[in-house]
This record gives sequence, C-alpha cells and structure tokens, in this order.
Amino acid sequence: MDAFFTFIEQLRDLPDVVIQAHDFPDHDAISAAFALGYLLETKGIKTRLVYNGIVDRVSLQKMIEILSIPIIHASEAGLTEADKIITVDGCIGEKNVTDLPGDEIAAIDHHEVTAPDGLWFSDIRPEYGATATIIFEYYQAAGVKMPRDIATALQVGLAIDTANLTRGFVDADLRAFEFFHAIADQDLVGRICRNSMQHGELIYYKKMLEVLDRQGNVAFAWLEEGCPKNMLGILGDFVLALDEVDVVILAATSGEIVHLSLRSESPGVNVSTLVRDVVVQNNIGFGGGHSHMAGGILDIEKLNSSTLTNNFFELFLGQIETIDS
Ligand SMILES: [Mn+2]
Repeated sequence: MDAFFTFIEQLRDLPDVVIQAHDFPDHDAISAAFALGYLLETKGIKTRLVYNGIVDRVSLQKMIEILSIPIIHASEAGLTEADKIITVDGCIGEKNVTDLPGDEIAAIDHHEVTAPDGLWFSDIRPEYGATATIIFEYYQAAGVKMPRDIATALQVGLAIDTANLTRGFVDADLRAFEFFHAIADQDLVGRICRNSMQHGELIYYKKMLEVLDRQGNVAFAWLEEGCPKNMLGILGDFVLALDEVDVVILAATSGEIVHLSLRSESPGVNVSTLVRDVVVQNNIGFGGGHSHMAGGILDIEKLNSSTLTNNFFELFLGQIETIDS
C-alpha cells in the first residue's frame, strides 16, 4: 500500500486530477471513480470524474442520479493536455479506454491487462472480482471512514461484476462485501441490481433468440440491428443459464464497429484469451477482460475486407477445440 500513499503525495501539487471510468461504463467503473474521487478529496486533492461513450443501463443512470455521483461525459469536462488522468476499472492503452486529452498517470484495474511503463502508479489485480474491492482496501489502509452512499455504490459494483458472488471473486471481495453490507443502503442496492433493464429492451431477447445458434456447449448470436453494449452482457448471462451452454459469444453491430460480449463457465475456456487470440491475431479488432467474462470491438471494414466474414464464429469454435485438445 506504500506505493498508493506515495502516489497520493505526488498528486498534491496538481490543481486537480481526472478520474476516468472505462468507456460505456458499468456499475463497478462508475462506483470506483466515485469512491476514489471521495478518498482523494479527503486528502485535499481535487478531482473530476469522467467517462466516454454512453451510460446505457437505466439502473446505472438511476444509481448516478440517486447517489448524486458527480461524473460527467468527457466531452463536457474541457480536458486539456495539461490534465493528469487516472483510469479505473480499465487500463490505459486498452481499446475500451478512450485516449483523452491529458497525461495518463495511473491505472487501477482488475482486468487481465498490462499497464504501460512510465506511470506514476499502477495497481492491476486480475484475480479480484471488482475494482470496488481494490478501492475498499485503499480506504482501509488510509483509515478513511466510508460514507454510506459510497458503500452503496461499491456494493452494487461488486455484486454485478461477480454475478452476486458466483463468479471470478477472491477472499478479498468477501471482506469488502461484508464491509459494504454493514453500512450500505440495502434497499437501494437491491433495487439497482434487480432493475437492470426497461420494458422496451425486451425486444433484444426476441432478436437474439431468432438468431441464436449452438454448437456443443458453445452458443453464439449476432444482432445485426444492434443492441446497447451493456445489454449484450445481460443477454449473455441469460444464455449462460442454459444447462447445455458453457460458453456464449454475442456480437452486435453498431455503425462501423461490432461489439462483442463473451461469457464462459468452462474452466478450459478463458474468454479473455480467446477473444484476443481470434480478434487481434486476425487483425480485425481488439478485446480482453476476464477469463469468465470478456468483451471486444471489431472493425467492420477490416472484417469485410478479410476472408473471415462468413465463418466468423467458426474462428472461435476452432480456437476452443484447439484449447480443449
Ligand atoms: Mn469491474
């Protein structure tokens, strides 16, 4: 933890510091930014919280509203090259973290990423269920009393990232959960976690089911008319609920790009590695995340100009067979 405190000292000379959540942020990203911002403010460091992309879950919009989380869209933050940026729940250099004006000085993340050299501070813990847990440990070490609103947001982030402590978590997450649970507003946590979509979004289930295909324990679908990025994850979890299915690969077209969302409950299939292997090796986009939950972005132009268009999911299936054998 010494490195974190040394880092805080380095921030004292700055007029303020920018905390950036990953693009199309989820609950963990926004909560982590909220909580880190508050922690730094208690140390006399001014902060601005920003994200890029859109907040596409109604439950996240409500969480921001109800808890008055002071995060704004990066385009409204008036960032300049003089700004210093900390990325949370995402790492500098990853494609889901827009390179904003300013100097990226730190990354705090729990994805399978490698922080670039030369940062003032980096704290990457891929085994952790959520960035919320890393931030919780900063509070503990700093001896800062956590306000109820912040515990509420962090509990939501941890609950959603770990599917209510059913995937990808470690003992540290349990300690954090116990702490949040003791002080957070449990009614609000429950309401935010349960109300994850709107009536109008049910259509995405229909659209997905119309094109859903399965080969062995791998299910896949491409929503050509598009789907909100974080809704795609909810659909992935829905398909993963099938007993016959252990790996889910969903794609949704969005203008010139395609969002990918992957899930795995097969110990032999690391979807973070899988999506990197397929998408990066074929030079058609980018991807990464966790062994059980990953995402990616495809460049349609590159996909179309390659010979891979017609057998896109075959690329994944072939790779999974390679892994299995
Ligand atoms: Mn996260």
